[in-house]
Amino acid sequence: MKSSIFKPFLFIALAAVTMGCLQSCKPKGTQSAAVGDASKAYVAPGKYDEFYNFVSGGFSGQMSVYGIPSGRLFRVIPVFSVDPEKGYGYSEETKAMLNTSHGFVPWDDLHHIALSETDGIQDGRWVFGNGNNTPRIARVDLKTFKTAEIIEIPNSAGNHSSPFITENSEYVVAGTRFSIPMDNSNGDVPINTYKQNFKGTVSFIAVDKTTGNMNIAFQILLPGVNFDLARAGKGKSHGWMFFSCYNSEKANTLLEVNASQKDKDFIMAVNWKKAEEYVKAGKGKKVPVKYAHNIYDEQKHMATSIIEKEVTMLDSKELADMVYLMPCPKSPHGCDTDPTGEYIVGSGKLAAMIPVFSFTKIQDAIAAKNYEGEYDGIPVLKYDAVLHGEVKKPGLGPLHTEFDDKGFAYTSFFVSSEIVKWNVKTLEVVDRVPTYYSVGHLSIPGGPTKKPWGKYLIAYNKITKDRYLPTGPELAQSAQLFDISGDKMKMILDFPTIGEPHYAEAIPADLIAKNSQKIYKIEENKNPYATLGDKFARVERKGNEIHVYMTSIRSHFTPDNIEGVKMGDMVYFHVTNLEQDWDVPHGFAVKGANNAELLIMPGETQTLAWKPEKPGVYPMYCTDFCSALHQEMQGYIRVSPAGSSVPLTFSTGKTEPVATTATEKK
Ligand code: K7E
Ligand code: CUA
Repeated sequence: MKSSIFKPFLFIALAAVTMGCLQSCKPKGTQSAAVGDASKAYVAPGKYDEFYNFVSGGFSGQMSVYGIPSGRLFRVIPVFSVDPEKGYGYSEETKAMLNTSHGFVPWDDLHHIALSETDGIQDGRWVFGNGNNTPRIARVDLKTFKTAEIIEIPNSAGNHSSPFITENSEYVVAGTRFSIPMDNSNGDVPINTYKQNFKGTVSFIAVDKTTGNMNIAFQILLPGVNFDLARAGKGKSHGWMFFSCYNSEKANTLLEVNASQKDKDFIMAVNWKKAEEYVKAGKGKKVPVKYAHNIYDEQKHMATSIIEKEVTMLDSKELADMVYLMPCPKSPHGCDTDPTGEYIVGSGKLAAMIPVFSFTKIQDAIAAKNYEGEYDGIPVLKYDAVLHGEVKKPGLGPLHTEFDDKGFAYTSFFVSSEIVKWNVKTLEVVDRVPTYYSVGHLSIPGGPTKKPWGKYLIAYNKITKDRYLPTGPELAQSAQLFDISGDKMKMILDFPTIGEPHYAEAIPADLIAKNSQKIYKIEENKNPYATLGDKFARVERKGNEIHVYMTSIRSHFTPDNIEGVKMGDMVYFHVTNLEQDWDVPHGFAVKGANNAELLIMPGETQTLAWKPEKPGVYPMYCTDFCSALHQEMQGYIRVSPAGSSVPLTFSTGKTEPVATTATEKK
């Protein structure tokens, strides 16, 4: 208590010193220690990487895919942000993916990655990511590397402790960072009534075993603290979920000081099997809410969005034996469970040690009701009763812990810019290595699962400073690859990243590569605007709408000359790529379009809406270099004044357009 006021300032001063150093000097020995042996990361041209690495894009809202150990970037998957490169969020078919209860939201902040699991082992089917700002969870299908589904999370704000997955992908969970007045209450309250009116929730989103489709099975109503991160129990602790919480002070202003008053915040343990029983027994309340649920149909090549109206809420105050709190030193950030499921590691950002909790001891303490008290009606277990032990003096500012296949844990230290390796059982520190600079998350292939694949560790650094050639005020964030196959960690590669990565997960390449889809079968194309052959290509007028049913195949569009569009018309180009070969997308762009291009995969149909601004002739062309005659893949569309008598015509390969009428088809 006596030291509680100056401690935060001490920390800030400490951080300031460290930051000052980052700005003015390199750590000692930078030149020797910071240069790794890149030969271990070398993957020869034409050779494949051992692992796929799915990396969150942070404020880019996307997910990127790298090869490990080479650090080669393969792809950026658009998830929560529009992507003009792929037409994502711009094409008529994909716009609905970004629908929310707030309308179209074309951006988010993606922090965490969760690969699907079976039996606690990565299965390579789906990867999930969180939208932090407008609470959402996305599911990416790893056959197509496309975002297949996005579900919004009601009663939530700042969806940070999300998505974390259970060992058979029963659930992905989402905890709210900000506590808020609940969606169905009067939210128009003074902010300083936080303690009375603000609540937290965690959500359990069920994942369908076959389709992967998500639905919010239940939410748990909780005290108004901040939920930061989470991990599922596994093995013996399967059925439990652990969340880190800070701001147990319930401050609503200047949290850097006011949420750092207490010596301990909490790790929250949720018995979700118990929660399931309560739901089955009808103990949940149906609460009115509004949230969007968006699904991309692979055969229609089209997303639909529906607004859901209700969620099942379990109240932690009323329902016993479901939620417990464990004191955890000073504003825990990471909350990680080891591969055996026995140990739960809390990482107090402001603590000078790492507490490790024991699942067995937690169960014993619960059975013996070994509580030190209650917090908002939730039992608080005694710290000493549930503690396995503390890693002493590991470093400054512990954030996240990842695990290898040999019983070691690796914790990132933001303030002291280092990774510390320690033995999970004995809690002994066995190695430490600097990172450049200010590391956030760590990632070991399979690290959060029952079966870490080990071998490599990737550090995601927040600051790069002098690591790369300067690029003006804005610098890349950086990943650093370490070889962890021996006793000592060895840095072997640096590579810049997209956006600001937080968490990432890596998975053996063969779990995904063998299932990777090459084309969409044209005979399975159920898009209502598909044109399944050149002979069906056509242009139709419906009032002020012009529908262009267009095909693309090397190296022309059908039709490629269109006349009779008038000012005031809305033109929809429905482009079907008729190719059935791998790696032959076609693009489509029209001059002056206010949206983006389309990038259409073989067998796929996508639609671009275009409203011409003045009469004239507008060129359109293929944007993706598809053959030696790609540059010939082009056409024109003529726009006439409103009320003009130019008939609607279309053609390909004719110098005289063929007349058509609105009713003529095929
Ligand atoms: Cu960056 Cu997981 Cu959002 Cu820590 S979190 S670094
Ligand atoms: Cu089609 Cu270039």
